[in-house]
Amino acid sequence: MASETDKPRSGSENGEDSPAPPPPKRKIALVTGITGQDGSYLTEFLLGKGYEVHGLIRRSSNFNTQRINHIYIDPHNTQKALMKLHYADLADASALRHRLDVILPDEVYNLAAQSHVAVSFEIPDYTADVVATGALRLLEAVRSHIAATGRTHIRPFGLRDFIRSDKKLREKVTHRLFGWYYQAGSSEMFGSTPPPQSETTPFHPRSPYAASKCAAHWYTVNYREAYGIFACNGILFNHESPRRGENFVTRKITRAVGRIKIGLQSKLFLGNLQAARDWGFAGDYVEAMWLMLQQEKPDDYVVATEEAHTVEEFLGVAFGYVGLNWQDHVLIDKRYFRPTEVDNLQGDSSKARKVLGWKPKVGFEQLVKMMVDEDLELAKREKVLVDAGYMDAQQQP
Ligand code: NDP
Ligand code: GDR
Repeated sequence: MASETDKPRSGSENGEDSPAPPPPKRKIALVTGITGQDGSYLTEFLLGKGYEVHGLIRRSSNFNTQRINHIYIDPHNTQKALMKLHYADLADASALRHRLDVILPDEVYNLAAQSHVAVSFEIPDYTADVVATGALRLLEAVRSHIAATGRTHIRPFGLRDFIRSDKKLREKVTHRLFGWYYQAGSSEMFGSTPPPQSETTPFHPRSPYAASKCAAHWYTVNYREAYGIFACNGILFNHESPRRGENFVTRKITRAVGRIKIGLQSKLFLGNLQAARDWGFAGDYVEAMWLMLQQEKPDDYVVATEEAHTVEEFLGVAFGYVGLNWQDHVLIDKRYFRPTEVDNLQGDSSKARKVLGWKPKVGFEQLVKMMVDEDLELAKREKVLVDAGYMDAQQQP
């Protein structure tokens, strides 16, 4: 699905001598992690705002674009295809720089990550490479792209003058430079620091993933202060949806509820049920990402519902919704406990509410029910395949 050849967005593409009338100017967004949960919601949101969205995907032996297939339009349909996919990996600095030079985005959203906390204990080196150094590679690509192309919005005031200028002037012009960059930060950075957690709460990361996100956070702050890049950290608390990866606890539970209700499974193995999380709806949270980049000044924001629930409470609502008792089905398996746990996350998002005018629309129970509804439908479709002999019921997610 990614383009095989790239053309710069300027210049004649129709091969005719007479210049075609310029197309209406759309803002261009570049999204890493577009195939993930948030990437898919953000792309829908930006397309709704009239953006052209370019997503970076990594090569895999199978297509992994299930979450965005419904908005994909063949690129040969140039009028309608406003989402474009390109191969690139956060491990590949030259590919990132190349994509910036060709796509010339107005806004960059860095959502790509090895995003599973428990898995980061298994593959810490890789996690750091993608989550921490990957963010640094992208920031550096943005910085060097600006330096090479002079793509600042202040002319003739260039980057070199900007770097030389005094601090006061720098602060004044920062928000007008190109380089709108969003970094997907995480409440995991707070780790063991007790709630409520806000922008001023100290970080105490409890996993290689969280430590890597802290590094990415500070790289982003540093590139903002050193080079005037309009770079924002969104410190987002857990957000879920029917598109959530199936090995995160919420989706693991709602998938099991659907399958147990339909008779495809009877047990669900989980780890620590007492951990509390501030769970919101991913569709609401991508709006906050966009809002951060529309402000006069770059800054960092906590995004949260401000309500915490334990895994056990999630189980109660999810199983109860379909008339089941979770205690009849859940078994504890030690393998799902983490070497160091994050016990209690509950955000204070008053800054985002005040400055961005953002607030969540979907509440906890509505979120759980939305996920169970979708996973019941999915289980029904699976059952058809199982009954027809095309699928093994034991083939659990
Ligand atoms: P997902 O795990 O659903 O998506 C991660 C995305 O990153 C996928 O598109 C994945 O591609 C891509 N990716 C992974 N490794 C690389 C790589 N080496 N190069 C390029 N792309 C890569 O995460 P979410 O959508 O849930 O989260 C989005 C971001 O927000 C992540 O950075 C996450 O850490 C952060 N975050 C998430 C929160 C949440 O509750 N969801 C809360 C706070 C922060 P592929 O499809 O090929 O695997
Ligand atoms: P989290 O999400 O670690 O908060 O990271 P996850 O759903 O994996 O865990 C939440 C809590 O549930 C407990 N838990 C289990 N977790 C999983 N995955 N599987 C289980 O079987 C299980 N049993 C209990 C965990 O111990 C934990 O306390 C998510 C990711 O999206 C990160 O990328 C993001 O940065 C943070 O949210 C905010």
